Amino acid sequence: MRIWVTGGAGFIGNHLVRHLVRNYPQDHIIVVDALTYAGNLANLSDVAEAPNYTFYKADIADATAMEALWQTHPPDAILHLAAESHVDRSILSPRHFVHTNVLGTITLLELARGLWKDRSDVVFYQVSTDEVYGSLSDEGFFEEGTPYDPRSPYSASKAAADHFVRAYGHTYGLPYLISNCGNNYGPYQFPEKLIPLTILNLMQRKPIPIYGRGENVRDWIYVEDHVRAIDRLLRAGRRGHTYLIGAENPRRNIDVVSRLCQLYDEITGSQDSLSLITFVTDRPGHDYRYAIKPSPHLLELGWRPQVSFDEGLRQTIRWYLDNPDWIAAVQTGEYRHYYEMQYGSRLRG
Ligand code: NAD
Ligand code: TDX
Repeated sequence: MRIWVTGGAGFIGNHLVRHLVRNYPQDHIIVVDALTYAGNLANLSDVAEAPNYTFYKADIADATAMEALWQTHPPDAILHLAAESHVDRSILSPRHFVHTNVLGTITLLELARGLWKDRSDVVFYQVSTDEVYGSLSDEGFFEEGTPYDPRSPYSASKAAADHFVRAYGHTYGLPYLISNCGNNYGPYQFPEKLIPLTILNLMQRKPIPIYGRGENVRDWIYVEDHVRAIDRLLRAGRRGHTYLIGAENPRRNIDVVSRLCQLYDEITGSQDSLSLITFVTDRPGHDYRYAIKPSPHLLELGWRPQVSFDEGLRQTIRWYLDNPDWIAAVQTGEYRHYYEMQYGSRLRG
């Protein structure tokens, strides 16, 4: 099978690509990635020489480039991960999110509609998020059939893309799959997201910003567990179905950050990391709580999360401690500029 992985140089993408390249030598994995600030070829350096791996740098919203790639490497499956993925950036600059998440997705769907005509042995797999379901109160879960209620520019753009994928399935018969997953964490995550940002600030002994009172809840999953679920669904998931992926691990932000501080002190011998926690002005429109009931069919297919939260956090902390060069390469001028815009006045109070 020839598989395109869009966004393969990003956080989840690089884990997925490594998993596919190593476990399926008979498949050819073609990464399509624009290498934005979040995409990094260094993330894929250990598969760069693999015979079943090809990298192609392009914007998925560029129809000409996508068509040219289709001519040389026509796919049997598209695992679509390329996206602008950070909620805070979507609040600063929503238009970029429409470009990649909506127009980029439609560009790929249009090609698939024309070039996969009458093929039922192919699949367009849309990797999406639990944020499309909105915000829960203290009770309840997102489950299959929960209506979409996106509330940030990021989640609105992902919801729009999901709806287009389903519309192409319904209208043109495109074989598709969608999965909506909770908050991923693990090695290679860009340090704008809560867990890597906390770890870097611990390493650099900088204040750790927590929005509001830290009472918002996110449902966390180790990235490799998400990758195994995507692989399982690609091979055995029902076409035309929308799956929820989650490790049943909802936690308050303050508890996540406090645990990271404790584990960091245990691993490094540092002291008093908890004192770095700093409550700052809340994110506008901050969704209160996410919690996922994983799809029954995914569990019937034998998928279970394998990495406990403590173990995943330990592995993640160790990875950042062991990779100072990776950290230096991503903490560029662009990153410092973003950090100042996002946190400068909040942390100065
Ligand atoms: P990421 O920001 O780390 O990586 C995104 C990748 O997409 C980067 O490599 C970037 O270069 C590439 N990209 C961006 N715009 C592009 C364009 N126009 N053309 C081609 N490539 C482009 O994101 P991630 O955290 O790895 O998320 C991957 C996918 O999974 C996204 O679709 C996201 O919505 C979804 N998702 C993420 C999470 C999470 O917790 N990170 C949870 C659920 C779903
Ligand atoms: O500095 C911070 N302080 C803070 O309190 C940051 C960056 C975040 N937070 C809070 C906001 C959220 O409640 O931590 C929680 C997690 O924030 P993020 O890591 O930014 O993730 P979130 O907004 O929940 O979205 C993530 O999960 C779903 C990913 O970024 C999305 O791509 C994914 O779809």
